[in-house]
Amino acid sequence: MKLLKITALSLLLMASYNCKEAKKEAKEVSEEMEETMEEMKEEVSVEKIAFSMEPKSDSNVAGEVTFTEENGKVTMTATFSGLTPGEHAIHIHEKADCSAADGTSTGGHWNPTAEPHGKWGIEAGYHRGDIGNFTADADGNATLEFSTDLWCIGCDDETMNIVGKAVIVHQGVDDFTSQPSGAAGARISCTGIIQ
Ligand SMILES: [Cu+2]
Ligand SMILES: [Zn+2]
Repeated sequence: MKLLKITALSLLLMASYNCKEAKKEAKEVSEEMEETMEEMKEEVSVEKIAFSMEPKSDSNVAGEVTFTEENGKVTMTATFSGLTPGEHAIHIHEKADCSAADGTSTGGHWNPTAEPHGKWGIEAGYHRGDIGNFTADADGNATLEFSTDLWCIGCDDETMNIVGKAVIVHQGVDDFTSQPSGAAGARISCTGIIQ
């Protein structure tokens, strides 16, 4: 009978020891999971900045422009109103300064790689700000989406970083050949890209 009691006690002790071990293991597993979740959050971190465009050169052209960086790619989405129907040029210019009434305070096209003005993607070269043309409907509204892995939002590479630059919409059409800016006419809407 005594032997039986001892066995029962030792079984109880063993059980409680195992239970402690199991708890410890469970804690370690949950800590590991937390670390993994943190790493995943960093990997899928999405940078997003949004701006309102202001009319320039006595136009009524307003709009919203959003830049989102995800998986090494920046996507610009924009909506505009108050345009004349038809095609208009849109570029990134070199300075986030829309103070001048005609938008000239933004300087020339953003061109950190010292290439000629041109159509985005062509072999002869193009400015990193040469987004191109978009079309406004009969009511003067337009939407546009543009994606590239040649831009970043606030990274250390100045050939990629769009922060500190400006978005400019033009009255005219970019002909993709005239230097240095495609002969796109007046600057009718502007925003600085400020983080
Ligand atoms: Cu321009
Ligand atoms: Zn250009």
